[in-house]
Amino acid sequence: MNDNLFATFARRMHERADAPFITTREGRDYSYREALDQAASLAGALKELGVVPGDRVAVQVDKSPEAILLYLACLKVGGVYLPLNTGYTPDEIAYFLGDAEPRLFVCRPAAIDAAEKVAAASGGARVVTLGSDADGSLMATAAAATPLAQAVERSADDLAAILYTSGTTGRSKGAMLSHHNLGSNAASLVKAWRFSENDRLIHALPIFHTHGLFVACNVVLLSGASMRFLTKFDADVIFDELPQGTTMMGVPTFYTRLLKDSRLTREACATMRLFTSGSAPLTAETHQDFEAATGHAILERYGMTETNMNTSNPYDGDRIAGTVGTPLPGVEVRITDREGKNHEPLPQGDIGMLEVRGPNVFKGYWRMPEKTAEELLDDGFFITGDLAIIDERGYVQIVGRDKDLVISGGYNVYPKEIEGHIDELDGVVESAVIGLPHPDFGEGVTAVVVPEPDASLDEASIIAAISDKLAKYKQPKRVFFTDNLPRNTMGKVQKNQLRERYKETYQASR
Ligand code: MCA
Ligand code: AMP
Repeated sequence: MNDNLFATFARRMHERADAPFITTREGRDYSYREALDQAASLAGALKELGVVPGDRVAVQVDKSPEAILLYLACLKVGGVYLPLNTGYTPDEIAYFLGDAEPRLFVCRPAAIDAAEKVAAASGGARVVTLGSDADGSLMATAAAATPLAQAVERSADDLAAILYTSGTTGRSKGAMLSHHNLGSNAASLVKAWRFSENDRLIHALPIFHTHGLFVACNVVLLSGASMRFLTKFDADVIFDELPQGTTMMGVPTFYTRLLKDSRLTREACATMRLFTSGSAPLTAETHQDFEAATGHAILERYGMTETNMNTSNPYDGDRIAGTVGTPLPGVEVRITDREGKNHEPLPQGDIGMLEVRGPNVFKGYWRMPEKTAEELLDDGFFITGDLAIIDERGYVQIVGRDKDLVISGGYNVYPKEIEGHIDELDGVVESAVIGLPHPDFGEGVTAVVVPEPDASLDEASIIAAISDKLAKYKQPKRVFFTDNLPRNTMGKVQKNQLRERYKETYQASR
């Protein structure tokens, strides 16, 4: 049997051939039949462009239905899909191309010159383009290509995708996800969240991360539902779309923004049956306010790039604010002593390191065997880096992070990477990057900088100096200066003290 995830999707897509798969506000819609046809043409194009099974296909394109069909085509031809945040700068892209050595790099038409330069200097990928109006050289190649009829044979453990996740050391790591990792998790979620062909998902997430790509699209494909595909989150558009939807998946910022609007009422959500949240902590306050305004208890779930989704609040039963629910079927969780070496489970009710095991857990980090061994244990448990507690009903509560990580509007920012760029600037002795409570993004990236005595640095000059190196969402929203950073006796910067010192920073404004 072919374990290619595309083959699984295709069975359902054929059954739903006449039904809508993707609809857009611009009217560029695809039925499942049209999606199958276009994915076959794109798979034919990938083959003609030299992609063979196991080849990475790196993709940095704007959100469009064709980008989803490219993902499907890549699976079909046996390639390894490697989506990249549209905000990444050429500097950042150079690292990913150099590390992953993709056969092909698909970029936006306007970015072709920079992309060709970067690709030539890092790994030598062939560059083609895909625009948000179904334009670009890849679409032209697909139009002339012989469609690929059958999905290439893949086994369950073969790679389907690599998603980069930044590391605490500052170097991004490519999480290798197999066909079975993705397929088994999507099947669990369809069941857990009762997805069916009657669903219409309001899709406003970006499609280069686990949430918008796998959680949202794979669940729709497996259930034969349809999605209203929005280019980005915009509250006005969401209010316009809600009456046609049945479900929406979001990061907490979606919900805090909707809550600020008087249009958020029970009537506005009359056709909706489910709102889910993840990627960052949803506060109990947001959960309760949303329920008061709409009658819907947001279903919060918890996942990671390396593991897909691990736990979920129940569809039926109590969705407890401030918790991420219980493990999905087949997923095991344990809380261990984070200081201990032997990963002994702690007594129920203790706070400790959350570790997870199951068919959802990835195959390791691309070309980083040591990192993989550090985080993926011999017994199959993966160390999440999240600190958690499990209550007597088995609900998991994430209470903090052992890893130095900021989550801003659902995007992860690793301080080490930002600090590295700031520390390189003239006049900077050292820096510490922290996350502070932010009313819109949950946490705001903040830099605390120690300048050299005679340096003439200010907030704007620091941000300007790193702006072409780092994606916008990673850039500090505020920069503060101090004479020295607080350290403990081991010399480690006491970020808790800095968070305390600057915690009021974002209270007044966004
Ligand atoms: C945009 N900006 C941001 C962010 N997004 N800054 C910090 N953090 C962000 N998340 C910048 C913009 O460039 C802009 O800069 C300014 O902030 C305000 O932009 P605005 O128009 O308000 O932002 P937006 O375009 O509306 O975007 C906010 C957003 C978006 C809708 C929250 O960031 C988003 O869609 N986030 C979802 C992320 C996501 O899908 N994460 C899933 C990861 P300026 O004005 O100066 O130009 S997968 C995952 O985490 C795991 C596996 C899981 O469990 O799901
Ligand atoms: P990523 O590296 O983008 O996959 O982000 C994964 C991290 O996001 C997790 O390790 C958690 O720290 C965080 N996360 C995801 N979902 C939740 C949630 N529902 N509550 C709290 N943190 C979350």
